[in-house]
Amino acid sequence: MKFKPAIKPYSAAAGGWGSLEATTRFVLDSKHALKNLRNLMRMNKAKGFDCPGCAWGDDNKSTFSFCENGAKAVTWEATRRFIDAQFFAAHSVSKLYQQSDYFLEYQGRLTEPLRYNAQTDHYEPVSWDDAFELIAQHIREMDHPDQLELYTSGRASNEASYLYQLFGRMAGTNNFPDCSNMCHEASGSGLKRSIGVGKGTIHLDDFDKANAIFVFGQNPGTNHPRMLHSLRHAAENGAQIVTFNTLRERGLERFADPQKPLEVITPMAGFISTNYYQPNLGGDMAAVRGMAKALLEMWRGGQGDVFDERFLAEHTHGVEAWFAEVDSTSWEHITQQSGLSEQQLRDAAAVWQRAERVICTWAMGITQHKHSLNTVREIVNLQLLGGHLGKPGAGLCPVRGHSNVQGNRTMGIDEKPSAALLDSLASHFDFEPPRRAGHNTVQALAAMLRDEVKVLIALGGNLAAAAPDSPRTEEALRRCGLTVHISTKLNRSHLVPGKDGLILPTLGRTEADVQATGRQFVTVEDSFSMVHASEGIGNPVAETQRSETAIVAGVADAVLGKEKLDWLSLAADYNLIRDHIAATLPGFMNFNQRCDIPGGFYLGNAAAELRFATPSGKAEFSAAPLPESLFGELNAPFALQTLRSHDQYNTTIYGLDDRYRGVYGQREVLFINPQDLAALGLQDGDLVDIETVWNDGIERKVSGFKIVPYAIPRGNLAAYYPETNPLVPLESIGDGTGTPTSKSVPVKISLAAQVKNNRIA
Ligand SMILES: Nc1nc2c(c(=O)[nH]1)N[C@H]1C(S)=C(S)[C@@H](COP(=O)(O)OP(=O)(O)OC[C@H]3O[C@@H](n4cnc5c(=O)[nH]c(N)nc54)[C@H](O)[C@@H]3O)O[C@H]1N2
Ligand SMILES: Nc1nc2c(c(=O)[nH]1)N[C@H]1C(S)=C(S)[C@@H](COP(=O)(O)OP(=O)(O)OC[C@H]3O[C@@H](n4cnc5c(=O)[nH]c(N)nc54)[C@H](O)[C@@H]3O)O[C@H]1N2
Ligand SMILES: [Mo]
Repeated sequence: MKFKPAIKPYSAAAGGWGSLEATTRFVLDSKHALKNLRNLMRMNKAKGFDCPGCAWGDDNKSTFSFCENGAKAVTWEATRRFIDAQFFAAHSVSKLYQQSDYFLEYQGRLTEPLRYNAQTDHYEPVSWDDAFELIAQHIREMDHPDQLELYTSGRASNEASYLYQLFGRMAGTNNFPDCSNMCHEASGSGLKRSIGVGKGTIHLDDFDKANAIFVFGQNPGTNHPRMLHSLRHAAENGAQIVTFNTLRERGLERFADPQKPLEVITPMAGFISTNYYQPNLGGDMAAVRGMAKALLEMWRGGQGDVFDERFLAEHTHGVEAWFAEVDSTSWEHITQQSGLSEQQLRDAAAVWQRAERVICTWAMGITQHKHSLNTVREIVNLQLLGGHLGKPGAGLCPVRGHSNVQGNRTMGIDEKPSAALLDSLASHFDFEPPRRAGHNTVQALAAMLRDEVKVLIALGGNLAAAAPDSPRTEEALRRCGLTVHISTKLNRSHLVPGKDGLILPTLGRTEADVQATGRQFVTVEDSFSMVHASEGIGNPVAETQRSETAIVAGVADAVLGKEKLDWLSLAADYNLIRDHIAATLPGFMNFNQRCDIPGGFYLGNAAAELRFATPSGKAEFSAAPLPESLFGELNAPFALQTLRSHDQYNTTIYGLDDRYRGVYGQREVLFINPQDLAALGLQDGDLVDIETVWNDGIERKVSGFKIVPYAIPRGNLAAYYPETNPLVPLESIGDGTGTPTSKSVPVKISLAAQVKNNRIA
């Protein structure tokens, strides 16, 4: 790690030598270089494990199907460093709490079950049986099943997730808050309302067939590096790539394929985006509305083929109402809210119109706003206009985050389960599942703050650091009767235990999982609804670690006993779990046999076959008005987005650099437009305080962030998550999604108190 803080603009292409160099350094620096190299060779291959990095699909074409950040994820997990009872005897929880997130995870893998001792403020070893019994005891003491919250982070396998949701429902609750509530909820809910399925409609190879690809609010160079290969390839095939991103992101400008030696050593890097637009934060719905307005004018002016009128008539409902809404939206409102000119939007519309096959992709820049649901639906509106659904090279592609977050939902991790799912579980397992909706993540935290939660179990993740309003979230966790974290590494959430607390150490994706009947594999689902097997190869660092599936089964067995289900025999043979999945979930018939298919099998998507499970039986246009303004009555001078650097995986910090944005050795930086900087009388490198403008009297502030001038629209700011999570109010959530508005936080900034004093001196 470099520790010398510096800001040096990055001039090379994304990927390329920088990426190769970083990968090599990361692998060689790891405590187990050979094993890690072997791991990388097996990643995303027909026989190997699924990359825990992101949910992009695998083409199984190249020899090395991994990227720099996938390599980081693997080496981070497969470290031989570990912590045990001795470590926790030496460090109290309050002492560890003082440490950075980087320090916590850097200590290595958790190896034995631990119980928090409030008297000594230390974690102490506990046996697996005692840990399970403690959970059962706390659950038995609850007055109501909804006093249990079951959080999931999107790495959990299908097998573990399926058992987990079944356990929760047999215990009587639908309280399944999950990371998806903070992530792609708007995509799932928006797509479901518009086209009847909450998933993307395309296959990976559709990228090869598209004439235009619109990339909204996404930074693939860092977060989905393998997507750059698809974009690059599409660009070589002549596809137009139109980017809407508030920031200039290197990976969306130029990319050298690190797997093509010539590109790495020569300046042959390919250009990615043909058009690059920088809308205001939260301006994408207005931008798409503007494109639609331009297209509607072209159509009325009789300028050639604009819409797919046959598709509109046969497969859609409500286009007239939407046209009326488009007509009543003024260009002034559109340009002011999007921050883009009428001409820019007309140009983008022209690219869309000329293309026979269009794909729209998006991620957090679209889903973490107040009006995200309507923004997703506006993107769908646009695609429906051109009939860009259900044909090769065209469709909708929400690019998922965690490697199995889509699979978790398919398995039933859902606080608002469909009647079909519950009916199916009820009849197969012969029990009556709860029918009332459970809590999402923000609702679960609110319930904790009201002292209504007795037990929180977290299947992975780092809720304390990932959720908004950090001090209140931490307070919420402390108020639980018992917190249980099933984790690979030490993190912030472990340091804010409930009155009682457990840490249960688990195996990772890369490790061999051996149960009573022998070696097991698990399955995962990627962003393209492909389900495939994943089998770890590394030896676990400790025999005391257990697989997630075995831990969930152990908890269920202790709480519910064997009366309904022999949980432990399911954990002994995951094939048996897959048989239950096959019997209860659509698309999984012959599940076990199909796990052998190289590259996996496709779950199918009704909307992609033009069958729509909506009230009208057709794809539904959404005629929502643009929001009047982003922050309503709040008089905030700036909108702040909280985003990822290149050296992190969510709350896991691998290093302190953000190479493509030119930031080295530091994370507490604030990107700002140079004109705003001048208008505020601030200078490059000044330290500032950032404070949320909100209406509940709670002070939300972070201090000492270094100002970095950047290509970002005026009035917009950007800083890294999770350092800025204290600024996001728990109550600031998306309409109809409940997702924290992490990409539009109303803030003001001021020179940090410390610097002010220095200046006066
Ligand atoms: N290496 C690595 N890979 C990851 C992750 C990681 O942390 N590290 N996280 C995983 C997860 S869980 C997820 S959800 C994904 C996240 O993947 P991304 O969505 O790419 O993640 P962010 O870093 O939040 O980046 C948001 C991007 O949207 C832009 N943006 C923000 N607001 C707006 C807006 O209003 N309009 C437009 N047009 N653009 C906007 C930002 O400038 C930035 O480029 O990545 C997954 N993959
Ligand atoms: N301000 C702000 N907040 C955000 C976001 C944002 O953009 N801005 N993004 C949101 C998004 S998109 C997401 S998805 C959430 C992420 O929220 P989470 O999924 O809760 O957080 P992660 O940081 O991915 O979780 C990291 C922890 O998972 C554990 N872990 C790693 N691998 C495994 C494994 O294989 N098994 C188990 N059991 N545990 C494992 C490790 O102990 C590690 O410390 O954060 C959200 N929060
Ligand atoms: Mo995510």
